[in-house]
Parts: sequence; structure tokens; C-alpha cells
Amino acid sequence: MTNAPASDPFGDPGRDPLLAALRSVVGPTHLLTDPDLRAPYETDWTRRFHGHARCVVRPGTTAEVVAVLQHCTEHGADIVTQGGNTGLVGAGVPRSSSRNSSRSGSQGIAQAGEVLLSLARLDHIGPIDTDHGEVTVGAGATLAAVRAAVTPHGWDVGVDLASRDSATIGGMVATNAGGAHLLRYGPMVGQVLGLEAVRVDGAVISRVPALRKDNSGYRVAGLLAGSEGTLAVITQVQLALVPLIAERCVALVGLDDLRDALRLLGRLRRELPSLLAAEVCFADGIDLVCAYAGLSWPIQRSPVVLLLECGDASRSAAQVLDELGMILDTASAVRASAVANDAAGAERLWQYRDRHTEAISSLGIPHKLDVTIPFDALAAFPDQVQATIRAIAPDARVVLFGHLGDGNLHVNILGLAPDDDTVDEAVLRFVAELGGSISAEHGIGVAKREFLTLVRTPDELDTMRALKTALDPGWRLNPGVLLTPPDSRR
Ligand code: 2HG
Ligand code: ZN
Repeated sequence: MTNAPASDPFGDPGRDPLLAALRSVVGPTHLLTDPDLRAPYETDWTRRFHGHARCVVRPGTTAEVVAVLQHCTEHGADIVTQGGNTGLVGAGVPRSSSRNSSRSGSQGIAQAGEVLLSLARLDHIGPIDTDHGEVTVGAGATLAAVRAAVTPHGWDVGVDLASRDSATIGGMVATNAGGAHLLRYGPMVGQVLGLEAVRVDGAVISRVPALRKDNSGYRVAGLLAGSEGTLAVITQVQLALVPLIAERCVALVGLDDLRDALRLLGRLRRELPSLLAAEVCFADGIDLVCAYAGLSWPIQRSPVVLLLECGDASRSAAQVLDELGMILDTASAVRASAVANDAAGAERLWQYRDRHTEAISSLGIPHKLDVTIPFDALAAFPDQVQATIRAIAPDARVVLFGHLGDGNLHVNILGLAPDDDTVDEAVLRFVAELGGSISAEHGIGVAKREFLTLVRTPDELDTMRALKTALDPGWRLNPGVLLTPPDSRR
């Protein structure tokens, strides 16, 4: 694969001094300038967000990240940090749409897009503290790799996601990932004991190894969790693990409506301490998954389907299933149910929930709105949001599913032009009026940046901008993500 043509100053380390400097840090193999090699890094998972990167740089150590950031700062380059590229709001891909869209660099060469900093090579997994359930991993280690390393020792990671094979621990902290088990273990920030991060000027902020109790000042891990790569580059994470639940049981429960589902959820929360996940799907979403994956309904077709997962480290799946069964048998709203208490059966039931995202994507490029609705407004929300969308886009296809236990619904809308935000705005306004959040777990990214004012006060936004300016004075880390840069150039 050749790099850029010789007549082109962009992407040519011979003529672009920044690229030459970055190449000297990571070596030629890990500085990608060829468009074909850059391409997988330049478009996000949804295919809705893409841009042009000046290069992709893949450091293999924290020291290399430091040197990369120092060179970028010296040359006035903007940086986009990427983990597994599983984000859904455009926060991990470049924004520059053409080679000449950015300002002039300090060397007088027009900047051709952001430097894409891929952390995939920071994938080391440190020794596991099997007594205390801790491990320190590189930001680029995938969730699946970390789980595979810790589960033989009786430990697990408290956050789990369908994208576990690609999602990286650094990216999960940067987005404060939630996932299916938030109900039991809380979001990603709750799994972080300490972290190491590099500021844009190359300073390393490290609390690794960290202590369980340590109130000696600001907790940087808390600040960086959910900051979407805008404040510093996370390079290592010390995780607090949770006891492995080797045996789980899963149930798919058919109900008439969301009101019944919420009532059942309340009872499960009170009476079933082993509850790990309470996910919700709707009949049209399950139909779609069935058509996409060649499956058939595992229970009688029902308007609302709850997926429940239960387990306890100290009890067998059969014991937990008995308790769950007792509740389901006495809940009059349950129309149908299917249960599994072995790994293969549980996986089979989970796919009706987990394969929604890929099934939706197979139909086109969706607009993804990831919202939290206050519990008392949740039951009416599906009909209301459908009406809101149809009033603007009568032909749009809407698929809802999500994490009922957290009041979090994923509103996927197909049939809209990728750049037209009219429907997004109407939905998010409605969510804000209900007192909900416009981002439950996916983040703001570029997708929802213009709507942040719906849910954050001017004083809150001022405080966020002040923090951003303090840590990244030139607004070079993920510019345009989460907050609008002061000079609106990006
Ligand atoms: C999930 O819950 C993810 O599976 C993705 O958050 C949601 O595709 C989506 O909208
Ligand atoms: Zn989700």
C-alpha cells in the first residue's frame, strides 16, 4: 500500500513536518496516511458520522502518547481519540469534511483534518489481584479480552455491552458506558479505581495504583468519565472487579403494555435481589430481529417483551430461577414466558434483545436517540414519541428498545436524511420537557451537541467550558464534540 501521491503535500511525511515527527515516535508501520488504511478509522459504527483524518497514529505506550500529543500541540493540530470505534454519536471519528477545511498550521501548511489517535495498541492487561478483585489495563484493551482474563479467577467486569468484542475499556470510561447491568453495578465510572491520562500538553496525570478510599483532592477519574475525549487522553485504567456470577438465568416475558412491565419491575426490584438486568423490547423490534437473524418468536407474540437476567455468585442458576419463577407465576400481567438456566439457553434468549442494533442497521443508517425518561412518564412515552416523529416524518420507521431498569430507551429512527436533525430536535425537546435526559449512555458527541442547552443550564455549560479551557486551552482534543468551541471554527 503506498502513501499519498508525491505531488500531494498532505499525508506525505516528507513534506508535512508533523507527520515526520509522529512517524519518528511510532515508526512507519503505525502512522497511517494511505486513504485505504485510514478509512476504517474515519467512519463510525452507524455510518452516519465520518470525516477526513490528516493521519492515523497508533502509539504503543504511554510515553509514545505523550510524545504524539506534544508534537500535535507544537504543530497546532487537532486530535480525535479513538478506542474500538463502537461509539454511536460521532465522538470518535474526524469531523473535517475536506482536506482544506481547517486552519493554517504553524508551519504554513493547511491542515488536512485532525490527527486520529488510535489507542488500540495500548491493550495490555496487568496482573490480576485475585484477593481484592483489581486489575490495571491499557485503554485499548477490549472488554471481552479483560473479561476473558479475569473470569478464570472468579472475577468479572461490572459493565457489559453487546459491543464487548470491540469496545475498549478506555472508550467505555470516556463515555461512562452503562450497558445491561447498570441496575446492579452502576455505570463505568463506578468500576474505576484509578486511571492514568495524558493532557494535551503531554503532562501525565496518574492515580494508578489507586486506593479504595482516597479523598485527597479532586477525583480526576470522575471528571474524565463521560468527558468523551475532550479533557485528556485516558491511557490506563485500574478496574474494581465484581465477583463472577458463573450461573445465570434469563427469562423473556411477554406483557400487554409498558405499565404492566414497570409494575412487574417494581416487584422484581423489591423481591429479587439477584436481578442483574431488566431490558425491554417491543413486538415490532422482535419481529425485525427475527426476520434479520432467521429466528422465530420464543414466546407467544406480545406487545411488550421484558428480558430479565438474574444471578448470584453464591447460588446456582436453578435456585435463582425458582425465585424468579415464583414471581412470574404469581404476576397476573404475564402473558407468556420462556426461561433458560444454562449458558447456551441464556445466550439464545439474549439475542432477541442484543441483536436489535445490527438488525436496525441492516435497514439503513438510523438516527439514534438514547434517552432517559422519568419513570412516571415512561409508560406513555412510546406512543407519544411515535406521534412526535410521525408528525414530521410520517414514513419514518421507529424502533424502540432499551434498559427498562434504568428508564433508558433507545429511539432508533430509520428513513431520515443523515444530516437532517429536525426529528431529532423534536424528540429531544419532548424528552427535555418530560424532565428526561437527551443522553442516557451514548454521550453527546457531535450528534446532540446543539441540543445540550435543552438539559443543561447556562451556568452548568459555563462550568464545563471553564474545565475544558483549563485542561485543554487550545480546545484541540476532540474539538466540536460535546461543547461548541469558542471560535466556532470546528
Ligand atoms: C444497546 O443497548 C446499545 O444495545 C445500543 O446501547 C443501542 O443501537 C442502539 O440504539
Ligand atoms: Zn444501551
